[in-house]
Amino acid sequence: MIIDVVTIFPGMFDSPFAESIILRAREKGQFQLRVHDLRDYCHDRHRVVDDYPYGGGAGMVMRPEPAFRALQDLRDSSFSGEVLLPTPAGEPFTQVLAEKLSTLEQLVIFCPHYEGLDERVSTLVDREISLGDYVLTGGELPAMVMIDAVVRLLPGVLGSAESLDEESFSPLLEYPHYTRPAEFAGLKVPEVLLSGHHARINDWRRLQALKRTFERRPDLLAQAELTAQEEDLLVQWRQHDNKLDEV
Ligand code: JCH
Repeated sequence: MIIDVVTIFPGMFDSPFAESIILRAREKGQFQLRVHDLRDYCHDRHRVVDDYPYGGGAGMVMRPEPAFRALQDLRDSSFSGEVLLPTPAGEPFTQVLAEKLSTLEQLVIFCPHYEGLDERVSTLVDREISLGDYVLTGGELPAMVMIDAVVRLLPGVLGSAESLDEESFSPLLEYPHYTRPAEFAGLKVPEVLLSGHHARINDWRRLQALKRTFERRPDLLAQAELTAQEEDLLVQWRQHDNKLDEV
């Protein structure tokens, strides 16, 4: 996969992709990151990227001309993929969207700044995407989050140790994890995990995941495919004043 980023802060993209799994993926050629400085597409001496908003109001707007040149340049005859625009007004970024994007040959991410981008640039954009309902200062951090989420899904990027097998089938929150020592600061690892009894361990993990999801993200349960036994646990949990420990 080729990922092109257009930004006025190209230096922001240096360190996040120079470590760990993502660095390894770059070195193995599983993806190529190309960062373009939007100011290189300015034709004026002072390389100005912003201007006052028509209609007035606070803040500045990104000028359309450099953005158009950059995106027309990247959308050349060999372009095969999507142009993404991070914005708080976009469709939500989800794991399902990350999976869809990970099947494409190329992604172009345009990072707006200031109050946003001249609306006419959206004619060269395939998707406007929001990373969540909070306001950031620009599109760079959303771009980095999307790149990280997509690249780890590319074939061969995760080793067998970090594999994707377990995560895809369950929309529930993760069960709690423990490693050595078995007792630390007076806190014990749950007995069942030391038992070597894999069926019981799987049941315990599933129950913990259900509990956490009930307590923290009840909205996710609507999409979850639960077994009859799990549905039953859910009903009992509701009858016990939302406390699963008593079930
Ligand atoms: C961005 C801004 C609109 C402030 C400028 C470019 C994306 N999920 C998510 N949160 N924030 C962003 C994002 C992405 C690109 C830009 N800003 C600042 C934009 C505003 O309207 C309320 C306010 C924010």
